[in-house]
Amino acid sequence: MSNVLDAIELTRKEALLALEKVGDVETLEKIRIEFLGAKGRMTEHMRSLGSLPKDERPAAGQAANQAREEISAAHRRAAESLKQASRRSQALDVTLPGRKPPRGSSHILNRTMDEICQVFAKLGFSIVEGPEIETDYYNFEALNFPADHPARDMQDSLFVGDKLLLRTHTSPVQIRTMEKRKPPLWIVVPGRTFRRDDDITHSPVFSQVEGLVVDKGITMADLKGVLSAFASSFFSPETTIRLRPSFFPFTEPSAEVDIACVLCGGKGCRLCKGSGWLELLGSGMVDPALYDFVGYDPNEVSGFAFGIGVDRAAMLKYGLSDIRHLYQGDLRFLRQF
Ligand code: 2NL
Repeated sequence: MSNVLDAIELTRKEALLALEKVGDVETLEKIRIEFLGAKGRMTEHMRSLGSLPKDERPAAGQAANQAREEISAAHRRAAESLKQASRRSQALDVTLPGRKPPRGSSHILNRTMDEICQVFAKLGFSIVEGPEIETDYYNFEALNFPADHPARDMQDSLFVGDKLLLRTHTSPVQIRTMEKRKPPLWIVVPGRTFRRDDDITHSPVFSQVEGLVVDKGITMADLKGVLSAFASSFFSPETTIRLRPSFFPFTEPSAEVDIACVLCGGKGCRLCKGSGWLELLGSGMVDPALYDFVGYDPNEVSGFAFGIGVDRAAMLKYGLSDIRHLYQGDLRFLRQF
């Protein structure tokens, strides 16, 4: 009797010791086969019970069952702790140098738009925004466009159904603001604008910053003073401007504003095609006809307005040679700014 019990006890002790020391899953599996497998030592003990005298069987059977359960439990624990150790070894090594996540940044066109607005904010203008979908009234009619102006044609603007269109400039926001507020008005309106145009120099979606001043006694000198201050602040303190006669339906008189060439400073070079000047924006004195639409009295107030193409301003400021770079989203280009 004691021989069998001793043998079971020896197996139990050896198994538990082996399971306590096991350090890898391969060894763990060998231990399982040796002690718990179909031909393992515990199975042998169970089998040998049959050849014992009848009165010794219960005690030996109980000892064998108990040993088997203990070994099984120890095996499960060893398997679990090996699993956890392997998980821990795959965890983050905090001593490694960190990996930098790629960071996004503001697009050069949006940055330019912000920079333009900031210059005017500094000069006392407030910033106003408005809808991108407009009616013919706010986009053309109230801006003094004649009924047969080509821009009003379906071929030249992007219509949404037969009544609404995507605004072709941000000017409708100025009309809406004049309807709502009384002079003095000093505002800039940044935003996206849309035209039925798509070629090397025209994108169907582009951005503008328009400005509008309506106040008592505003003259062309104010226009020139404000835009000159803008050019100095946006480009460099030495940047000078000149005004050239032009035409817009909503301003009279109208003027193109040029800046002294950013490359040669006015001597004449390839960039300015020898003229010494680069075209920057369009401007003019608000046509008094507009005041009728918004209920301002042209005998009381006068004003000036201007429109800046953000892509043009960005190209001049950052020396870009191809407008398409601004719309292609090529990171090799965009990361340079
Ligand atoms: C250009 C020309 C311009 C305006 C925009 C304007 C708006 C109102 C009244 C009068 Cl509500 N004028 N805007 C005036 C002159 C020129 O833009 O070529 N921009 C890129």
